[in-house]
Amino acid sequence: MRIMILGGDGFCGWPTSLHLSRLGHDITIVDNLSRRNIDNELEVSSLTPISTPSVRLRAWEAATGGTIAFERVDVAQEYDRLLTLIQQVQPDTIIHFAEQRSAPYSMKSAAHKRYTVDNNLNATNNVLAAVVESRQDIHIVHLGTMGVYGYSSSGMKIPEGYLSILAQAEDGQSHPQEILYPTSPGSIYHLTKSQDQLLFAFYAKNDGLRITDLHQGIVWGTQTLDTKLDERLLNRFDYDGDYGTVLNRFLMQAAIGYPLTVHGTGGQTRAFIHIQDTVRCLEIASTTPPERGSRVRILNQVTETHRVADLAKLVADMTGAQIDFLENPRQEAAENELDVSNDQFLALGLDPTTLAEGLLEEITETAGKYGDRCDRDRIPCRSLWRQSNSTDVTDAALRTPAATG
Ligand code: NAD
Ligand code: USQ
Repeated sequence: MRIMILGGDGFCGWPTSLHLSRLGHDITIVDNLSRRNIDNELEVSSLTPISTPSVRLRAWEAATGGTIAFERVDVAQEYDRLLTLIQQVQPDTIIHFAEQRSAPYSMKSAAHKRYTVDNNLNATNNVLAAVVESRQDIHIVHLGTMGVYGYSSSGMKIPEGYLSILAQAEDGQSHPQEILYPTSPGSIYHLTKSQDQLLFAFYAKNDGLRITDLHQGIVWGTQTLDTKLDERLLNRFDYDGDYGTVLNRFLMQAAIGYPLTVHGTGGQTRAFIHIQDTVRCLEIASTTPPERGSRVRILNQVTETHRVADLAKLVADMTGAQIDFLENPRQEAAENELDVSNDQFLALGLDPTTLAEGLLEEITETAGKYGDRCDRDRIPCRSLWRQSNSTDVTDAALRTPAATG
């Protein structure tokens, strides 16, 4: 297939591009390098030394003979260039990773909130509008997030995108319906992914676009089979207080002897997936497009759920690291349960990498190996969810199952 990978220079997009190239697909990466520029803004670098895009692509060709095209385009701002590229490449599939993906970054200031909304919603709408204008039958695969569901302890397994309900009419009759699972985003970033869902529903209904939306959990790990082939193919590893995600941060902190930074009591339960499974899921999703005219296909891209405090204990037990329970900079319920359905990917052949298999390798081969590149001053999370003059919100309100609930 011809596949355009928007955001193909990023943490998930780069190894996905390599994986699909190795399988013989014709890959064009489209990226504006905004993630590398945000590192400059935050005065931090990936823990792993990542090469420039052209060095990466030359290394891939030298290692495998595969060629990958690269186009520097801002998907949110350069609509005409995006449309022209789609008309030239004529892709079968567009994989859309090209959004600002950090919740803490999206909450840093009014400017960061506005950038995240502007970038993410315009990027998604531009892709959809360009596919319609190109008049090509292109399958769009988007990376969404588990966070659209919220992390309320709803008492039920979170379904894959849609919720079966009985709507009660005035006459007392019950009418079965399937609706999009009500969203309850916990940050401006998660809010943009919730709004993406409405854009997809509209374009699928109005224009018959074929769309798969992957509700992905927190990705951990760094390397895939392909990025290990040559040091110039190394994937990025974010560890700082804005972009570092919880498990990778704990692994890096353990490797350099920094106490593990648990927010609050660590009672938050989240869904996880290893980066090798992410690329496999993208392969599965891309090669099994939904029928034209069908509703948006939503798959939960997760393999395990864990409580943050349990993850800290697991890492501490393996490494002897200390655990620090810090005041939570975020606005989130102190505790939640999370039970998630991931039946569709399992049925399509995903064979999950478990934490037990990969953790030790990650600590020694990546976090430990590059630990001396870490700037300790960049580890604390300094992005606060609330202004000091905000009205207090109760834990009960944060546990409300849905924005409308
Ligand atoms: P990343 O920031 O490493 O990669 C995103 C890439 O998109 C970057 O290379 C960036 O330069 C590019 N980009 C952003 N805006 C763009 C624009 N307007 N035009 C062109 N390129 C643009 O993030 P990631 O961790 O690889 O995440 C990729 C996607 O997966 C995101 O949409 C994210 O929301 C989603 N996701 C990530 C995780 C995770 O744990 N990393 C979990 C769930 C979902
Ligand atoms: N946390 C800690 N200590 C830390 C960092 C985080 O206790 O040092 C806690 C947070 O308070 C939160 C949980 O760990 O309760 C997860 O935080 P995170 O930064 O690992 O993940 P999150 O902000 O949810 O965002 C990440 C990605 C995002 C993706 C999302 C998937 O950055 O792109 O959409 O995971 S999910 O969480 O399933 O919504």
